[in-house]
Amino acid sequence: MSAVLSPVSSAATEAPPMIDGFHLLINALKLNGIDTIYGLPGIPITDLTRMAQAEGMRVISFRHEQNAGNAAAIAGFINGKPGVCLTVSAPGFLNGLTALANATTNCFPMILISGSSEREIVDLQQGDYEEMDQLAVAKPLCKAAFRVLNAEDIGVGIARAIRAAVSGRPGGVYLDLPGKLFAQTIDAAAGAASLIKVVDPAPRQIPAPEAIDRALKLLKSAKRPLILLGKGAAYARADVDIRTLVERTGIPYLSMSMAKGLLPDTHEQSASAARSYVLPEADVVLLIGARLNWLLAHGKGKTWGGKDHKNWGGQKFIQVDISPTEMDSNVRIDAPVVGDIGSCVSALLARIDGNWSKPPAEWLNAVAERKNKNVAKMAETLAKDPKPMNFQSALNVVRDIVKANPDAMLVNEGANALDFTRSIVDMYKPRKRLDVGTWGVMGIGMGFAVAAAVETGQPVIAIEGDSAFGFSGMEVETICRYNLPVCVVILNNNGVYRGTDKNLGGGKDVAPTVFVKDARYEKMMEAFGGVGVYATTPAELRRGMEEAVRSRRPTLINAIIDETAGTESGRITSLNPAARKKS
Ligand SMILES: Cc1ncc(C[n+]2csc(CCOP(=O)(O)OP(=O)(O)O)c2C)c(N)n1
Ligand SMILES: [Mg+2]
Repeated sequence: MSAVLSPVSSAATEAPPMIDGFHLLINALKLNGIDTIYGLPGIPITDLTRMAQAEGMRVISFRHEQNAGNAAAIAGFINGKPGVCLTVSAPGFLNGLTALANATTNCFPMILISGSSEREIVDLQQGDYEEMDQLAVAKPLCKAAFRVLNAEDIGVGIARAIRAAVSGRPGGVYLDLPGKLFAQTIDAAAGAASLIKVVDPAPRQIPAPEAIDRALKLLKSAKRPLILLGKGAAYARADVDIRTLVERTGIPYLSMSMAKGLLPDTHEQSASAARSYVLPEADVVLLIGARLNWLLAHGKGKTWGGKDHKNWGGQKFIQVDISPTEMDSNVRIDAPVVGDIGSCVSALLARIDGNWSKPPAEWLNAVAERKNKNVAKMAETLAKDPKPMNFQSALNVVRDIVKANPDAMLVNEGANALDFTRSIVDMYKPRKRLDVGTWGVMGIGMGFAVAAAVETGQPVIAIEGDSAFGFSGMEVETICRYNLPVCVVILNNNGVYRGTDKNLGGGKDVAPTVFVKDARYEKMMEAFGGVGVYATTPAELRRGMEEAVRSRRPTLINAIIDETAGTESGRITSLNPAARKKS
């Protein structure tokens, strides 16, 4: 199919070539380097998916829009440019909306493009097919929302969507395209002229020199400094400067989950194994692209050495963030450094030379002592070989496989399956670990895995709780259909958190957290032509994973874990309302 429609032209009147909305949209995306669409076809966008494929775009078609949305979101994180998800009206749009909201919360740039029903019917609420005022619904849940009514505005619509998604703090953008738009035709030359190739979509934001002065003065005064790297630091792609900053200052650092691998987790300055010591003990904390939200106990309370959960521990904070309103959101930020992380880190680094004095040895030794003790304790636990497997003995295998394949992408969700993987499996390179992020949302697994494979071409290892997997499990068909090098490992403990809860009412239904015992998840992959492995020992798990990475064939390994092994909500048991806490 050509990008320009050739109208029936009589020899007498040579009508100018025309272009339709479908092709203007495809051309606008391609012009801006967007070459992949994650979506699910249906009215009014079925032809759009066909035409996009015909025009050379990669169209990855999913079984549920939420997974397509999650794929687009993580593609945005991986590439630093918006991932695009395409959905049908009302229900398809709503299915994609969770992913859009999650992307916004996590600062992943994505654009949810949805077809919608006819405006005049929707606005009079006359009961159209899949009627919904989608723009109004999307608006509070994303960074920006736009609607395009006329073909000549498609170029502007895409340009605005791209800029909103990637500039400043990145996030999700909604673009509403009513069905009529696609078939509208306009003069092809005017159409081409209406498209915009966005120049500098995520402009650098240079920090003020006095902010850098203030930050360095505070950092220099520290006796027990700590650096905290967040997902924003990973997103910034300032890998070399961040590593140099850490190494030149000699300050111990912690990586938030998706910042793991920004410096290798095995780095001698990594204080991850001494986290519960360094947080309350540090006197000055440099936050780089990490927010003081619940994941960091809001910067106060017992985690930080405060007397109770509302009490400040007394640390001073330097915060590097692109958003000025992030400052003071939870505790006082003594030295805000507002700008894009790359520019901020490079400005700090320009003033940190070889003469920078390292933190006092007393502090470094105290951190090292805790760290070595905990690392030794962990090694002991990992060396055990209990039957059935527990999380540690299974993840000891995953740890080795990731070490041997540092370029592989790691996707991770679950509760215990998440927490144990995060602490046991070391990451060696930036932006390799993709997980449940700020919300701790279940359901990102297969969408992230598909996009990780599509966008990087690297093998993908998805470590999934059995409950977590269920949210997106049908996409194993998608993985097989596109023959993606994805190895799903289900840490199967027969339920949400564990498989041993009892029905408190004594009836014959199982407890709400319990699943079918010994479910054979591996057969789901076999159903679509992939490889299924049932693994009851670390040796079987290892063999299965090695073969999966080597062969690059879609593989699902059902790793049988002791059903008593998990704890309620993994490591966030305390967030359960007290009345419902288990004794
Ligand atoms: C969308 C969504 N629904 C529900 C939850 C609540 N939740 C948190 S973890 C979890 C599943 C934990 O079980 P599993 O994945 O099997 O991990 P395990 O702890 O058993 O290893 C659920 C349902 C959530 N986080 N997100
Ligand atoms: Mg489970």
